[in-house]
Amino acid sequence: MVQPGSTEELILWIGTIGMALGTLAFIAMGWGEKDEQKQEFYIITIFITAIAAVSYFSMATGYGLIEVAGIDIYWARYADWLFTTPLLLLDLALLAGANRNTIATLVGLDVAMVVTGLAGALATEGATFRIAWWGISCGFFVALLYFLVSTLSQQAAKRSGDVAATFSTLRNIVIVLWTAYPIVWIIGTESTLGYIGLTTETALFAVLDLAAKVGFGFILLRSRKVLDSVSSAA
Ligand code: RET
Repeated sequence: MVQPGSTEELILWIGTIGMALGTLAFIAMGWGEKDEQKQEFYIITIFITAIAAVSYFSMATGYGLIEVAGIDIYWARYADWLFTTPLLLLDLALLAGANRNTIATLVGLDVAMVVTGLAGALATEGATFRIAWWGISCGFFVALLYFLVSTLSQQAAKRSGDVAATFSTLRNIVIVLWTAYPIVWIIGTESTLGYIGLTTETALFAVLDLAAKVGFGFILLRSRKVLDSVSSAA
C-alpha cells in the first residue's frame, strides 16, 4: 500500500487535485456552448481529466495499487490510459477532420498498446517476459506515431491555417510527451530494471499526465477561433 505521509502519496494527491481542477476549468470554459460540433471537444476533454482524477484518487488512497511478483504495480494507470488515450486521439482526429477509418486505426493501435503494456506490468513469468511485452507494446506505439505523422497530418493539412497550426502544435506535444512513457516504464520499477525508484517514477508520470491531459486540453480549448473554424467546416 501507499505509505501514509510519503512523498509518493503527496504526488498522487497533487495529481488528483490537478486533474480535478483541470476538469472544473474545462467545464467552465465550455459552459453555455450551444454549437454541437464545439461541444464535442469540451465533452471529450472534460472526460479525459475527470477519468484521470478518479484514477489518481484510487492510487492516492491505495486502491489502485497491487503487488505483482513482489513489485508494486499501479493498475489504475492502465485503466485510465485505456479510456483517456483514445479520447486524446479522438480530439486530435476531430481537429484534423479525419475519416472513420483513420480514427478506428488510431484507436485500435492505441488500445493494443495499453493492453499489451498492462500484460507486461502483470506478467509473472520473469523480467524477460515483462520486457518482451514492453517491446510488443512499443511496436503498436511506433505504428500509432506513424499514422499520426502520415495519414492524420495529411488530413489536417487540408484544414484552414489556424486549425492546421493548432493541430501541428498538439501533434508535436503528443509525440514528445507520449514517447516519454515507455522510457519511464523501462527505466523504472515495472521492467524490474529499476534505474529509477517508485517515487521518482510516480513524479515523472504525474508531470507527464498533467501536461498530456490538462496542458493539451488548454491548448485545444483556449482558441474559440480554431473551434469556430472546425465547426463551420463540418
Ligand atoms: C507503456 C508501456 C509499454 C510500452 C509503451 C507504453 C506507452 C504508454 C503511453 C501512454 C500514454 C499515456 C498518456 C496519458 C495521459 O495522461 C504502456 C507505458 C509504448 C504512450 C498520454
